[in-house]
Amino acid sequence: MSQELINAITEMREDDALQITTQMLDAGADPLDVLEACRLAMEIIGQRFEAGDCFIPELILAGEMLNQISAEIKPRLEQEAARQKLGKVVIGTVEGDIHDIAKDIVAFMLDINGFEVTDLGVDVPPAKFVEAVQQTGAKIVGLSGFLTLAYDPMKATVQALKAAGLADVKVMIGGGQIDEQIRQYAGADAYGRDAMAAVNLAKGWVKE
Ligand code: B12
Repeated sequence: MSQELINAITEMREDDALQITTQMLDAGADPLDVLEACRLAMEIIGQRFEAGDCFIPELILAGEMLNQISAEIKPRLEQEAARQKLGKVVIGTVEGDIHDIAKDIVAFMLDINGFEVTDLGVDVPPAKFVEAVQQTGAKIVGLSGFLTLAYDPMKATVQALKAAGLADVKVMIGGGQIDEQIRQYAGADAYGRDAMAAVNLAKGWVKE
């Protein structure tokens, strides 16, 4: 069934992908397995894009399919999620970058794992992160970015938080090109490879 979902997404059969998702969930499939199938499908689509075998409209359609599947999964996972919120997180894709599929998955996983998430969307300037942290009182910020051009805005956001007297706020970063080296460059507290890493980092920080 997971393979059928992967095929439907990679073959851009939008209605089938949604129908298979519903069938899987109704049959008792673990919602996290459905998300893993989506991740594998996106990996395949990403490889095809890089090889020049598929193009930007397909990527956008894949993003839309993922959003719809997430909307289907969310209420089912929320039933299992902790009722009490663990803490607040402000998240967004940094200035100049509009990739949001991965950021949405991270926000979604934080949400269903008990965090109150303020999602600022894409192309978010440093000042907007500062403002959101001041307004919500969040102690954790997540910065997402997929472009090489995202490194400097990440660094600028970390600096802006410090300049606003918010040095105690923990900053995690992630996204396609991001790694430990970029974390050091940006001055962030942690790098997370995937959405579960984001959840584990946030859980670790609220325990401190
Ligand atoms: C989909 C996609 C797009 C879509 C985005 C749709 C959307 N709504 O997001 C569209 C078509 C819009 C797009 C546009 C562009 N793209 Co693009 N895109 C991709 C692609 C194929 C996949 C990215 C993706 O969503 N992957 C799926 C996610 C789910 O995968 P994931 O990384 O495993 O996700 C996990 C981690 O990233 C992590 N994570 C993510 N964020 C965070 C945050 C925190 C805090 C933590 C802890 C973890 C974390 O958790 C996620 C979930 O587990 C990549 C290639 C690739 N293989 O990465 C290129 C890619 C990123 N794009 C690229 C480029 C160049 C562009 C454009 C400039 C193209 C153009 N010429 O216009 C524009 C950029 C416009 C802009 N200003 O941002 C390049 C970047 C190259 C570079 N070095 O900068 C790439 C690498 C393709 C390539 N090889 O050339 N793109």
